[in-house]
Amino acid sequence: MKKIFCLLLLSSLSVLAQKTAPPAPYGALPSPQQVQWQQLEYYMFIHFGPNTFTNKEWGHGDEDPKVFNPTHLDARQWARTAKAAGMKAIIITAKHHDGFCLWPSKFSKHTVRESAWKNGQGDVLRELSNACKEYGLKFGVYLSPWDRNHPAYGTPEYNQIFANTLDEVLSSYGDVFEQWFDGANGEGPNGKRQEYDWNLFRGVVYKHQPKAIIFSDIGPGCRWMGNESGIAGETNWSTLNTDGFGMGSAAPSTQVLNTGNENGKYWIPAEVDVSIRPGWFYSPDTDDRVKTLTHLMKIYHSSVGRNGNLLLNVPVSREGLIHPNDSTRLMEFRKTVDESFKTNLAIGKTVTTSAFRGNDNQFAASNLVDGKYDSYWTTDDAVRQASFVVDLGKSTEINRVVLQEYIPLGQRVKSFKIEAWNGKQFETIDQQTTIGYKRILAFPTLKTAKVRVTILEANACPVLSAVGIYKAPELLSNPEIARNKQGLVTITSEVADPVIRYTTDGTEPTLASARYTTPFTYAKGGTIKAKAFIKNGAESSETIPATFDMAPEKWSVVGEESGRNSANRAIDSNPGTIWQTARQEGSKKHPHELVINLGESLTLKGFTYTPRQDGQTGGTIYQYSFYVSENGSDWKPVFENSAFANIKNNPVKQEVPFSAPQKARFIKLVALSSVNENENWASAAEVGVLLR
Ligand code: FUL
Repeated sequence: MKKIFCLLLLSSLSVLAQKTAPPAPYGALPSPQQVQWQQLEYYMFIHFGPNTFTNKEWGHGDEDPKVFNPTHLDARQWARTAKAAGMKAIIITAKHHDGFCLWPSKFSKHTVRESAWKNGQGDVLRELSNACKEYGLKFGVYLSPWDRNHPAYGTPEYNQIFANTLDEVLSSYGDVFEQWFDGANGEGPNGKRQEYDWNLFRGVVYKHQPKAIIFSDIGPGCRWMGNESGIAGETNWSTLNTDGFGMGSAAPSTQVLNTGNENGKYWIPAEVDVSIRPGWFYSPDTDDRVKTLTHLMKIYHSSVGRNGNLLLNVPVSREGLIHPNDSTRLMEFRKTVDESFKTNLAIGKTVTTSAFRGNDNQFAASNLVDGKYDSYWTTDDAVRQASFVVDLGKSTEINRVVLQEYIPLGQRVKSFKIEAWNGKQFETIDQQTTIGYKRILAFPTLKTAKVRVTILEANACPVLSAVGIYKAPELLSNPEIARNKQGLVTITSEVADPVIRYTTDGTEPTLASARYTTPFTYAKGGTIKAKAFIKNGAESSETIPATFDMAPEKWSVVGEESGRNSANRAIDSNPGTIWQTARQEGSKKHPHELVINLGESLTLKGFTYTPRQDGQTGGTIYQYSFYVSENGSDWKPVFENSAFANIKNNPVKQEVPFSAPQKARFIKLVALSSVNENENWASAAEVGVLLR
C-alpha cells in the first residue's frame, strides 16, 4: 500500500514538475532583432572618404572631390578580410561630417560622381553591398547628419534633404542591418548648426528597413557606450533611460552610457566602437601604429566580454584596400580568439546546483553546458541567490570563465562571484556585477577540479544559458619603451627574466639584435623596436615600436601662465603629468598661451599636442592657434583658429604637420576653447615638435 502511495506521489510530482512555468520576463526586453544583433558580437567599421587622402579626421567639406581617387579599390578584399577575421558584418561611412557621399547621391554635389575615381562612374556602396552579399556578411551604413558641405545645412530644408539622402541609401542596396547615426553636431558651411529632426530620420529608416538596428547615443536599437577606446563598463546594463534625453550634448553622461541604467526603461544595449589605429581614417603615418594583438585582446574582453558588441574600425587605405599591417593583425586576433575559446572544458561535465526551478529538469543546471542558448538554468521566483558547481573531473588548468544570461527574459543579475576548488575549499577567483548576454572573466592560469559560480544578487530569479570554462593561450606581455626629457630610453617588461632585444634601424628585433640591459641615450629620435624573448627565444612577445622626435632636453617654458600645475609638465616627456591653467572662479579665461623656448633654432615640420591621458577631458584644447618665432617677440602665425578634430571622444596624441617647414627657436600654442562648453581653462599632457 505504502509503495503504491509512493509511486502515485512520485508520478503526480513528476506531472506537476513538467508543468513548472518558465519565469516571467523581467524589466525592459530586447526585440527579436536585438537578440540576433547581440549574437553578431563582432563586426567591421570602415571609415573611408576624402579624409583618407587628406590626413584629416574631420574634413571641412570644402575639399576638392577630386582628391578621392583610390587606385585599386576592391570592396571584395574588404569583405574577404572581414570574413577571414571572423566578423559578421561591415558598416561603412557612407557620408561623414565632410558631406562627401560614397555613392552618386541625387541630393548632393559632393559625391563619388564628382571625384576622379572611375571617372565619376563608381559607387562604393554598390560594390561593398554586393561584396557583403557574396561573403555572407551583413551590410550597414553610417550617415552623418552633420554636413559641412551641404549649402542647405543649418536651414529647416536640410532635415528633408537628409531624410531624402537616407531614403536613397536605404532603398537602393538591399538589406541594411544597422543604421549608424553620429551624434556630432557642428557648424555647416554657413556657420550655422542644425536642429535635427530625429523622428523624421528614424521613420525613413524603419520605412525601408523595418528590422534595422538604429545606433545612436541613445539608440533606440543600440547605444554608444561613451568612449572610443573600446572599454565598456565593468557594470553594463543593456537597459537605459532615455526619456528627456537627446543626441550629442543632450545625451546621458558618458559614464551612464558606459554602464547603462539598472532597471532602465528601454532595452538599448551597448556597441563598442573603436579603431584598430589611433585615428578613424587611414593615414600612412599610422601604418606602424596598428593596435597590438595584446591590446586587441584587451578590447575584446572589455567589449564582447562585457555585454557589448565590438565594432572594430579598419580604415581603408588610399589604394582602396585594407593595408597588410591591419589585415595581418586581424588574422592574429581571430586566431587568438578562436584558440582562447575553442574548447569549453565545462561541456559534458556534471553541474550540480543549490536550486533549480520547481526541481524540474527543463530548468536543470545541465542546460548550462548543453551548448544551446535557448535552454537555461533558472530558479524559483523567490530564489535570487543560487550557485552551481561545474565538476571538471580532474585538476585542470583554466584562465577564463564565460557566463551568459538568457536575455529574451531580460537582464537580471546584479552581482556574482566565481570560485575555484583548491582541494580543501572554494577560493574566490573574481567577484563582479552584471553578466548580460555575455561576460568573460580572465584571470591568471590556475589549476582546479571544480568551479563554483554564485549569483549573489539579482533583480529577479537568475536565468542563465551557458557557462564556459577555458584555458586560453597566454600572451607574453609586451615590453614598454619610454624616453625621458634628457633623451634616456628605458625598456621594461613584466615578464620574469626576459631577454629584451631592440633595433633602431626599423628592422624586426631578432635574437641577434642588440640586447637591452641599461637605459641608453637616444636624444635625436627615430624609431626603436623592442621585443622580449624567454626560453632561449622559444617564446617571444610582440614587437613594440616607439617613434620619438628630438628630446626636449634644452627646452624651457617662457612666460608660464600661473596654474595649479606647472607648464613644465607639458615638456617633461611624461604624458602622465599635466599642465593646467588656473580653474578658480575669476581666473583668466581663454585664450591661454603656452610659450616654449626650444633652446636652439630648428627647422620644424609640425607640432604635436597630447591631451591629458587620465580619462578626464577638463581643459583639453579644441580650438587653437599656433605661432613660431626666432626671437620670442616677433611671432609668425602657422595656424589660426584651427581645431583638433574629434579630440574629445578620441583623446590621442595629435600630430599637426605644417604645410611648409618653419625655422624657429620659440613656439607658442594658444588655446582658444576647451572641448567642454563653458570651460575656461586649458590643459596639456605634452607639447612637442615634428622635425622629420
Ligand atoms: C565620432 C565621429 O565624430 C568620428 O569622426 C568617428 O566617425 C566616430 C566613429 O564617431 O563621433
